[in-house]
Amino acid sequence: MYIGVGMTGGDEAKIRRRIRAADYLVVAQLFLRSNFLLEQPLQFNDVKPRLLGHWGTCHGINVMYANLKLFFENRPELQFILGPGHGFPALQANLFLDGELEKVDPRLGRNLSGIEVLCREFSAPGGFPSHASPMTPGVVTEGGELGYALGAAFGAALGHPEKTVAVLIGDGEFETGTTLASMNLGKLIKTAKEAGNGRVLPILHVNGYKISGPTVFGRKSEREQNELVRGFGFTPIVIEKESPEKIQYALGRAESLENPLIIFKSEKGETGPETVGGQKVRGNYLAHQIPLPEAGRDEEQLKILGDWLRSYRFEELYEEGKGFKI
Ligand SMILES: Cc1ncc(C[n+]2csc(CCOP(=O)(O)OP(=O)(O)O)c2C)c(N)n1
Repeated sequence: MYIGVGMTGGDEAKIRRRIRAADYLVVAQLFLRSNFLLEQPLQFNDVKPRLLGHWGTCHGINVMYANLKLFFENRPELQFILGPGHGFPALQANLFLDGELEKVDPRLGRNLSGIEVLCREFSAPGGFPSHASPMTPGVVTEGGELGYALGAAFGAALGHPEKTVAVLIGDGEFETGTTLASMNLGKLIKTAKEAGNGRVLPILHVNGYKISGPTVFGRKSEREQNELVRGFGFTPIVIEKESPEKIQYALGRAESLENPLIIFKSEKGETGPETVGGQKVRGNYLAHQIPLPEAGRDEEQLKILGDWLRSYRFEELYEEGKGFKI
């Protein structure tokens, strides 16, 4: 039995830096068309004229991506499946930082000119779509349609005892018929080496909101949530706080269970603006897409955007000419 990993202070700092870098690149993709390293004070002209994309889910994706990456370091069996394809800026930021985009498009090197292409072309005509798409290395389906991730994860594990398939599912996605039907696979498929199959690790990202309101799962009591998951044949592991230590522990505990399911509770839009124009944005459905729709015209929103970008202290993580320090 394997529970927990001996995490060093260095590992924790590494995860936190990686998350900060990915978060910064998400916000830059969503908003910026110039001044990508904030070398000058942010101006209206630096903001894209048409803001289109999804912020709310991105920080949670970055947290899980960084933690899975460290936990499975030097273990090639991990396959990661992302359900909410609208969290594409986060997936794209991580593939950029991993050097995966550079392999298919040399313009996307891990330097300032790569950052410029990454941001300018996100959600732009002729550039990258706003959602994961087959243009993205490793992506085989259009990511805008929710529901297939869990079924695909079990399919990927079938007949591949060497694999562990971690699949991140949104709590809104969890309301789709396809995802709920796929939950039955917890009873139908033995995910174990002895059965000739790989392991599946569903991670339910419960940030409590979907497009314009709360999610059903998010409004259930913890007991109801756990009982529902158990009824489908999974053992729930709840992560309430996003500290790397707790997440690494949960990933370790998952390895010791036959059919684990991590319930990852996060605040929607965490690390983003708390309130905008007097309205609660962080931890609310208003964080789902663009939380500062007037950033290119409104002084208050532009200031919030500048403060938000600077909060990641990207200058500590990237230096032109020297590269990333993450
Ligand atoms: C099959 C399908 N139905 C509806 C939508 C529209 N849609 C886009 S994002 C979203 C909410 C997703 O919520 P969740 O899965 O919880 O993701 P998160 O809150 O992390 O963004 C919905 C319903 C969709 N993309 N696919």
